Amino acid sequence: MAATRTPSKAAESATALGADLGLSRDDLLEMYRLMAVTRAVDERMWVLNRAGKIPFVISGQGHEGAQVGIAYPLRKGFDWMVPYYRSVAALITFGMSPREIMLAQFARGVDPSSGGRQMPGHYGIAERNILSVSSPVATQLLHATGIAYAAKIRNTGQVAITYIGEGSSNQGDFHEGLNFAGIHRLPVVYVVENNGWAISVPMSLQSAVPDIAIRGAGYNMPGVVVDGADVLECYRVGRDAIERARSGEGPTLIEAKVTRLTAHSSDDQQTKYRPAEEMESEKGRDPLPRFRDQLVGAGLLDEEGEATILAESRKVVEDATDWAESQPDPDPATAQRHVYADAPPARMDDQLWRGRRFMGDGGTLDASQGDD
Ligand SMILES: Cc1ncc(C[n+]2csc(CCOP(=O)(O)OP(=O)(O)O)c2C)c(N)n1
Repeated sequence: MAATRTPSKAAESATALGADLGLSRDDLLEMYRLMAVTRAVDERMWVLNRAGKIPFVISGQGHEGAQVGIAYPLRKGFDWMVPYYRSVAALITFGMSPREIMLAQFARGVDPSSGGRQMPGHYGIAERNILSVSSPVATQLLHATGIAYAAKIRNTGQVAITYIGEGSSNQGDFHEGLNFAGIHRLPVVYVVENNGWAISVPMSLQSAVPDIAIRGAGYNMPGVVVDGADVLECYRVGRDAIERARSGEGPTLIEAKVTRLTAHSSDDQQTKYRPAEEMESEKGRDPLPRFRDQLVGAGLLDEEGEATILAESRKVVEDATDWAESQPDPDPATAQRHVYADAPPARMDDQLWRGRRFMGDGGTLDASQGDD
């Protein structure tokens, strides 16, 4: 990509970085670009929220390295992703566009996640094998487990991956899902993004053990702890877990130790419960500068290259914001669509198809095209 520069003195180490993982220079720069775009999208959401343009933000800042690294080896549109509310980096890695993310934030009529029906942050695109985020935390574990069970029965070779916070891993659903997957050796990868807080509750009051990954042993699956700020290690454990699932060896529980660089959400004030020193020191666990330094050290990125990636990311976000904001709201006449039992899934598919056509054409979706 344009942002790459021919390595000079550091050429030797340039060949080394990622080589043991089979990652090319383009792969590494693409991973950094995905992280940079996601961060830019996330930061813009906060600005839009504070400007009164979008009602709610739940942020993934600090989680991007784990999400991009682990999701990168997935087969887009073939495997299944069952995200949670902080999964923007994983979703963008899996092919959801910043425009589509912003449509959900602005709750526009052509939002592929829910047609502007759901609370922002509930991303999903059925036709691309991205299941909707669930509001009740941990239910997604069961959904992913069911999808993996179907993939196994049908022998499709698909892998399901799902994400959850460490606090939510104390819900019964988590244990039910892992137990079932362990018994049936299902092709599923469970990713716990442990940022140390469940809103205002610290890890020490959420779990009797320091590592959620330990729980894998109770369900006969590997439990792997990885530093979520180390993108390449995240790639390694993600790739191994996905390969293991695809080859029929069964599920893996990955715990990525990450940091939450923001408040829980735009409705939360973390200064009320989080020590200032902790918030300051956690900035050192930001995966973006860490990966950038690795790339620079390997001679794959220089100042100009980084500036290009950041400028491109800003452009993508400008485009996504302006475009999504300019789209029409859902037609109020369709407010009850999908609320009552008059709209079976086939109708949803039809609506999504029209939404996709619209996005390709750049025209406007006429809600009256609907037959309800
Ligand atoms: C079943 C259920 N209980 C409570 C909530 C409210 N809630 C939303 S996010 C959250 C905290 C989850 O913390 P954690 O799983 O650690 O994930 P994090 O937000 O830190 O990424 C809670 C309690 C909910 N959405 N669903």
